[in-house]
Amino acid sequence: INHQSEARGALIVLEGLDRSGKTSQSGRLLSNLAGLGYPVESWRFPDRDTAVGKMISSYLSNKSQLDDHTIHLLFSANRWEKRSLMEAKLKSGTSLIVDRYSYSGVAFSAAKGLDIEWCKAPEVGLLAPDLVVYLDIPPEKAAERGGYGGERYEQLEFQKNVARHYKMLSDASWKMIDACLPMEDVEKQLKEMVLDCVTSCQKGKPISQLWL
Ligand code: FDM
Repeated sequence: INHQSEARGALIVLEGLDRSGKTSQSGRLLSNLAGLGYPVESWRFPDRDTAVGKMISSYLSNKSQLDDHTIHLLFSANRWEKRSLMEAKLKSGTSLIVDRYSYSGVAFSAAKGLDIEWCKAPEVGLLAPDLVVYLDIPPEKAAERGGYGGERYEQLEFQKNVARHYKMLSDASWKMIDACLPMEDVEKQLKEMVLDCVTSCQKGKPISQLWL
């Protein structure tokens, strides 16, 4: 029997403040894994291409206003609309590198003052990541990198508050990388962590659900 063909993919989530390097590192990780012959795709949330994603995008660029609870539920709905495809990909053996997930959902909304348990509730039943890597950077350092694009949330005081909430959410499945290190070092650490995770998923680690 060729067990390889039955091996499932891994769900890998990258989290971190704006300008922590998530998007660049997702790209590098994608090429690294693909280069080693692993089936892999890179995803991101919000997925701005869906109908819900377009509402989110308009909100983020300040073109529309929404009540804090409403936008929270839209971000969650945006993950739910991708859940079955996500599961199918993992089961078919494709690993997914996901730039932001439910942790962004909770950290950003709770930073506005919404109750953390209320924020978690709509995430229950989404697929749980096999690995969450937090790219750790002090908010001041992230702000110095510049290039806050002027979207809602891209402000230092708010980012500090988000950072506090991320720390409250971190659990045993999280790994931290110092995002102030040179890009190549972050890339190398990330690749090693992810390869371990991909291997344990291939060996039959079951897919689980949020929120434990
Ligand atoms: N964001 C992202 C949320 O507030 N909730 C969520 O569930 C997600 C996935 O949207 F400021 C915020 C985080 C960020 C903004 O993200 C857009 P990108 O990564 O800059 O596109």
